[in-house]
Amino acid sequence: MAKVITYGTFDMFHHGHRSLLERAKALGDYLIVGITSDSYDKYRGKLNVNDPLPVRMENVKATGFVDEIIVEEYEGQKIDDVIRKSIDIFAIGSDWAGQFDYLSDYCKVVYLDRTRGISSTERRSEAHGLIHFGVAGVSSAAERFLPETKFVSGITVDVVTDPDRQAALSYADRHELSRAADDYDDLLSRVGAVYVATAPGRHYDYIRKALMADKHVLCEKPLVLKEAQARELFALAEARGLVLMESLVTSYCPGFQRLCSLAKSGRIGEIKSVDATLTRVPSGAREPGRSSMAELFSYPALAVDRLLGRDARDVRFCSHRALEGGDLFTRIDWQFDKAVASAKLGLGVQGENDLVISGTRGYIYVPSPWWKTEYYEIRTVAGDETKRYYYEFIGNGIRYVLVELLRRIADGVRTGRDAEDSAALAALLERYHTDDVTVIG
Ligand code: C2G
Repeated sequence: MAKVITYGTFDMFHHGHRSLLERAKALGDYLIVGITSDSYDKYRGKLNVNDPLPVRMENVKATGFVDEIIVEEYEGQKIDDVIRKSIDIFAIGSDWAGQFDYLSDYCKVVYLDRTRGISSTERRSEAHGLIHFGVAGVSSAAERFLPETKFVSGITVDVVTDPDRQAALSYADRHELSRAADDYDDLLSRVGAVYVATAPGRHYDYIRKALMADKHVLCEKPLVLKEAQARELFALAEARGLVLMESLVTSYCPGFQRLCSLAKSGRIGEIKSVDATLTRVPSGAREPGRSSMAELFSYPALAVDRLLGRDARDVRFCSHRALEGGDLFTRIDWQFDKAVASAKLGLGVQGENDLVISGTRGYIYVPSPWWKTEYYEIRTVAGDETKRYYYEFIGNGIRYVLVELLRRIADGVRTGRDAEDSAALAALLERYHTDDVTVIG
């Protein structure tokens, strides 16, 4: 008798899960399914599992393909189960290809093709329905986006589009999507929400078109390059009852939120200075036109905004411009009535990427990568204490934004304070592009 085992969360059970179980059973005579416990799912970074364990177990059992159900509770349990239960075959969906090869020392490992494109008729209820996402624009951001969606319940990515059709086809293939759309209109007709990851200069047109087609939108940063455009798009989203969000992960990660609350609680006295550095040297040849302002400015702008507000008396930019208008390095200085702030951005220049919040009674030190806030220290003047804080930052953070987006869709909440953040950021970028910028180099 051949014994097969497979594992999963099986949240919001759909025909992709069913088909996986059916094919796993067909590999042998006896099928065991390990269903993740709620706490193990949290541990492995699934933030918003919808159905409690008993419901997920019931759904798996109801397929009739399963001979035994167990609960998966810890990392490393798969090896123990395979040995303990004398398993012949371990089967799992192809989205995990290669990741369980270590089990081949104990049994045969089979990756079964995952089901592409989950039909919307599978939706269990409107409030908890699957949101079908389309990806507009094949870019490095789009590459980072897809793996994160796997950790968020209630989302399926079905389709992609890019002016370069070959790039779209290969993205669809690489990420096992059901198709590459013929064009953007075709994509919009197939989805309920769009992730816009085109060049920033094209965001406005893509977002507007999606909203006009009644689709929710998540857009890579920077949302747009002009304040008026940001305000117009948020007003349009609001009027049409749609969610529009900028994918600024720092804003939604728990560590950063706690950091801001602590800094503003008076523990370090009055905040007098916020100084942030965010630099990197991209691997490979420098691509012309890449700009540290476009790619990195959102993060320090958000920190300054949250800690000191938006009514700066003056903001000045000093840029070292490189190939084709892209800036290699930019220093930004803010002047407020009672405080100052500075940011150093580099794309092709490396510095110490930390954030320091200085107050009249002490300071907070956030080491790199402060924009994925995980760890920080508070050091008070009295010198009597250094207190350390740690919060987990999971994956690349996009899942925090996605969970918030789903919450807003489900709760009927449309725009949050982030609409103002995006508009303020666009206003600063607009200044950078139209005002006098000191140029060096
Ligand atoms: N699956 C599929 N087609 C889909 C979606 C999921 O074939 N469209 C498969 C997955 O590949 C997996 C199973 O259905 O084999 C269960 O999927 P999930 O509930 O998402 O579980 P997962 O997070 O993949 O956990 O320890 C747990 C395992 O590592 C798998």
